[in-house]
Amino acid sequence: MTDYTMYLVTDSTMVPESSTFLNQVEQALDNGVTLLQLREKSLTTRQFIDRAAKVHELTKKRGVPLIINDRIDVALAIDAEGVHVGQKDMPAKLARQLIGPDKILGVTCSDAGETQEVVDEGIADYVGLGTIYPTQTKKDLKEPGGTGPLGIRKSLHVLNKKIRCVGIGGVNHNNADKVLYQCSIPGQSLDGVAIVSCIMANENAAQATIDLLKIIKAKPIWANITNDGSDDLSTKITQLTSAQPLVHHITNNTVKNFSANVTLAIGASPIMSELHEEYEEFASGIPNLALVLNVGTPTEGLLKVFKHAILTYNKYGKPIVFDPVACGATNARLECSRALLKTGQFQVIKGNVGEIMGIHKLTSSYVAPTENQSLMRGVDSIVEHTEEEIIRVAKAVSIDFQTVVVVTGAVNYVIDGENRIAKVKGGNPLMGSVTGTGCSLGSTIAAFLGAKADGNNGTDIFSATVGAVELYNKAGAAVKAETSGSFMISFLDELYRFTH
Ligand code: 3NM
Repeated sequence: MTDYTMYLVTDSTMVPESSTFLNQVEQALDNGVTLLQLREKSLTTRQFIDRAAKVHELTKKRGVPLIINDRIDVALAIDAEGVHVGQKDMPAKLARQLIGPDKILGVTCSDAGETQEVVDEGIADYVGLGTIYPTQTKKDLKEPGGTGPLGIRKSLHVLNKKIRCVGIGGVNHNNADKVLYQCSIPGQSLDGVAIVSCIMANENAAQATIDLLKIIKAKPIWANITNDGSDDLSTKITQLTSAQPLVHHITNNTVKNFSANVTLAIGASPIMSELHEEYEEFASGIPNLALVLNVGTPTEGLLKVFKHAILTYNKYGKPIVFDPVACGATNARLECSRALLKTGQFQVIKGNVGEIMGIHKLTSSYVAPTENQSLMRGVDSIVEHTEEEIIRVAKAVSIDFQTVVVVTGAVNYVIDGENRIAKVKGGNPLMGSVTGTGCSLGSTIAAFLGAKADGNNGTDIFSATVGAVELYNKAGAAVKAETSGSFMISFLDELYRFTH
């Protein structure tokens, strides 16, 4: 059975001066590449055959199959193990007729429609799904900015088990683990990654291959989640107050002051920083740390800051709580959330029903309603969403983005994929009259996550999140005030009392 784990696609134009093309290939083959594709775009036929024969000698010795890109004649001439065709190359059906039933046939698919066609034809052995992230290696791509893992997941939905798949485009040492983790839906994930520049252009192709294989085999640092589930709220509060976590907020202007006060009231420390240069220092140096990323007052500049923060916090396995404020209100806001979800992994997504419904539109399994259904929804939407619908949507978001989802409202739902649901009642109707009460729940969740972020020894994100939502709603319910101004003060007091 073909092993697609680490699929090297060659490019002779990027070999460093200190090496040669064949040396790069040999180093990669000797250090763990499981499949090799010879991709030459400017050689003459004679040169291509000559190179393919030489590379085939190297691959045969190591038992690694050799796939020839596009040129069926070259593949047949040297009796390579397979052929790979793109969407503009020879149609897969013709390629199969020419190479016969036994050789490996791969097809590039840039979206779910193209993947569906390959599935319907039923003659390819594997698909190369891309482009995931921007790449300098291939020009003329259908989606040069990359589809992100979300686009790949859409293709995974239409794939069947008979066809294997690899992800390609901008995959490297910084993201290969994330690609494999995020390009996955229940029952279907990538069989491997296809890479070009991170090995072919590397001064030390051997080490680059060894390192990449290690990263591919490892789970991402933030995927180390356990299911402790057993500790009660008072234990979690003790953990919180003894850890005194730092909650880094990149949040909206309206709620900064209140969020900082809520964070202080529960015994954690707030820091409000939009200076991305210091994020590396935070994430690498502070053990009990979490980030609240709230897009309430987005700007183009802030989007860049968000992306820096996501990449840095992901790198060190520090938890991120994402609050997609009003993402259902405009397309621009939804696109903002899409861009952030494409950048990295969030441990918790928190929103009201409208916001989680908005994020649901970004999931790979989302099917837009037909016009008729929309008309009916128009009538429905003045009615509250049913609990069943809220849970269904939140589950879909949780599964697709592999994150804990919190849906706030009169009843709060905390959902962890198919596994766990907690319903938390309480709170106070006056919360709706004080700005920041929703956003500061994000701060509280981040504080609970940050309290356990030290050493990454398996934070139970669901359990910590439930603790935060419980504390927040208990404090809200305990407030005696009848008007919004005094509610705000009393709420801080109650949060303080429950945690001190
Ligand atoms: N095909 P790198 S992207 C050969 O999306 C190829 O179909 C792509 O190179 C596709 O690993 C790509 O250097 C190049 O980003 C990938």
